[in-house]
Amino acid sequence: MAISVQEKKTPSAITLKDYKVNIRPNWCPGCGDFSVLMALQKSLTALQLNPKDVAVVAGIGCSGRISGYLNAYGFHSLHGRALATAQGIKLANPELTVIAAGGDGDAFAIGMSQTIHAMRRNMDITYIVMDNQVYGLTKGQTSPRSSEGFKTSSTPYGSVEQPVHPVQLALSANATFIAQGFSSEQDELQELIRKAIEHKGFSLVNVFSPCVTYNKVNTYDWFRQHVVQLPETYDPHDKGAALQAVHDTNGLCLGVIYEEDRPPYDELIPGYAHKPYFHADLQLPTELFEEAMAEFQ
Ligand SMILES: Cc1ncc(C[n+]2csc(CCOP(=O)(O)OP(=O)(O)O)c2C)c(N)n1
Ligand code: SF4
Repeated sequence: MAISVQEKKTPSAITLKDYKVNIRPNWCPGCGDFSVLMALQKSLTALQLNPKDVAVVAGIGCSGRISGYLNAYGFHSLHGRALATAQGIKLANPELTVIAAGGDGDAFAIGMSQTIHAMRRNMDITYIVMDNQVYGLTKGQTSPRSSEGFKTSSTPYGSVEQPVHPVQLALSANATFIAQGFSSEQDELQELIRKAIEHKGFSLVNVFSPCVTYNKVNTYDWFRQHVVQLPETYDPHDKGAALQAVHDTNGLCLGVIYEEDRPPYDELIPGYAHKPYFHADLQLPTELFEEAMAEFQ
């Protein structure tokens, strides 16, 4: 955990400045992740959350650096293990707002099984995937989100595999909040992240966040030509409509695609303390201790 988080001690309103740090991201100029960072900072500000009550847990990748670029508790975990870490943190301290973040490789390659289980488990955390359809940090290999025919050093003749569709996957894994945004549309993205944080349960925000250095196919212009904003009349509570929207737009629809009210994990597990462990009484009553010790005699 970063120990340098600046706690807002006065009761005055939280401003964007409270989420700023004195570190310049080393992302390439134009990288979509800049906008995701700003949208996240604005969402946390809009929700008036104190930085000391927020933890941002990232995987490994260019996107994973996000946890060090804002003033909140930050944990730069392992490749594909942001969700495991985030869930542990949330269980240990349910009073924290926990945000997990990472790239599409993190989420849908090495971390795929974690992603599916976190979705169906419905723990109350928000997962922001910076989906650039390539491995950025390791210099541009094909990811499970790369399109068929995508040429990189790892697929010099073009990828022959079908890409993963994050929203379709989340719908079938029973995630209770699924949204999709585009880093070029930052106001909308901020709204999506705010709603995702407000949602009680697991929320996925998949963000088309172009890699300007290694993905020359899925560029800002390409997305502008292909994304489809869901109409205002769209009802996100209808799973059938959500599947249809994903099908009709080839997975490129933007907005809150699905939302469901289902009790989160912590409300369902018996015996859960429902408070931070450091506030819980962890002392074992003497008779239970003696009973346990008797087993070893
Ligand atoms: C266990 C493990 N395997 C492989 C790597 C090497 N590695 C680091 S980042 C990465 C992929 C990054 O792609 P993505 O998750 O999409 O994030 P991006 O850099 O595009 O934001 C890989 C394969 C690693 N750090 N750890
Ligand atoms: S390599 Fe791509 S993903 Fe990484 S910082 Fe540069 S533009 Fe962003």
